[in-house]
Amino acid sequence: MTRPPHGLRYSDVTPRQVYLNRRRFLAAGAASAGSLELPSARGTTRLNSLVKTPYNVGNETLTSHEIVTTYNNFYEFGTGKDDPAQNAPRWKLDPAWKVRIEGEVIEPKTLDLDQILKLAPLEERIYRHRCVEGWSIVVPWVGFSLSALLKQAEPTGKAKYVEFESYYNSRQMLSSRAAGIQFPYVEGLRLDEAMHPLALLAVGLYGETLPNQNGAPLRLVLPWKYGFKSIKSITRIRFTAKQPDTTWGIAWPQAYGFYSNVNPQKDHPNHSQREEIRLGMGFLGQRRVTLLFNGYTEVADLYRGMDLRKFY
Ligand SMILES: Nc1nc2c(c(=O)[nH]1)N[C@H]1C(S)=C(S)[C@@H](COP(=O)(O)O)O[C@H]1N2
Ligand SMILES: [Mo]
Repeated sequence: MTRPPHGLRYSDVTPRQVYLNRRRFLAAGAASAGSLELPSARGTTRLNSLVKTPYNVGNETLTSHEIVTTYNNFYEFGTGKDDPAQNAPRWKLDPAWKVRIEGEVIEPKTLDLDQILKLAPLEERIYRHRCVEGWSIVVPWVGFSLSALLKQAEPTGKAKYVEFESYYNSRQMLSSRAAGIQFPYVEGLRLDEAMHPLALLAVGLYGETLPNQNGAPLRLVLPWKYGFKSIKSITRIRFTAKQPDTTWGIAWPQAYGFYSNVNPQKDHPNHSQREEIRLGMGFLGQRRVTLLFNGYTEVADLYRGMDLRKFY
């Protein structure tokens, strides 16, 4: 069993029932690394043999499993913070989920989940995670660098950006009109941002596959950017020559720029970005000073010479 760093055991940070379920799976001598064969009562599956990585925030308390999985945004399942946890679990994931890689590539490719899970060892990475609305959390994600997937494609010389598209099915999800944003949800990165080792392709959290509301079966996690860049439930990846449109950028370009790096010097039109509330720390959460790039200064080289208030 992998353990979170700084001496915490999962039983310290995980609701008791989740922990007991996990113990039961282990006792049953269950799932092998990267396999998706052992569903729990919650529909998630334990992921074993996670490798240690240097991508861990040191001494910050993990946000509880409860908060991470019940307070978030996933507009396809409702615009309230508790809507995704209410509505997404009913969503039946296609067991034959595929990701299409296309666009400015020598040859388009389609990979299924098993193929993707075999691309690299699964790591547990503890990241700070920041929503543009002002809250932050600390999450033990499971996955590996997005670059491992992107390397499966051979981009043409024209490829400068990568576009991502979420699954969308109007029968199981909100209409664009009801949600107020365009579906399928789309996001984008510059190619060098997408290839940065910190950019995570996540398939799990807290040692189990992703709950639907957190973006099952696979999603991005970009800890130096605001949360909306971390697109969920990806089905399509397209290499492009031009900067892709993004769902929130289409909805309100003055508020949601293409880069959207966490930046305390660049306010949202409606509110300051200088401070954030860390969820789960006391009754009202804990007020914290927001750091440039959410503290992930290793990405600074990607933006050398750029005016980050202009390219927000
Ligand atoms: N497809 C899709 N991805 C999405 C969203 C969404 O509405 N649809 N919301 C984003 C926003 S605004 C945030 S803050 C995070 C929240 O979920 P998480 O806590 O699981 O990262 O998901 C992001 N990814
Ligand atoms: Mo967000």
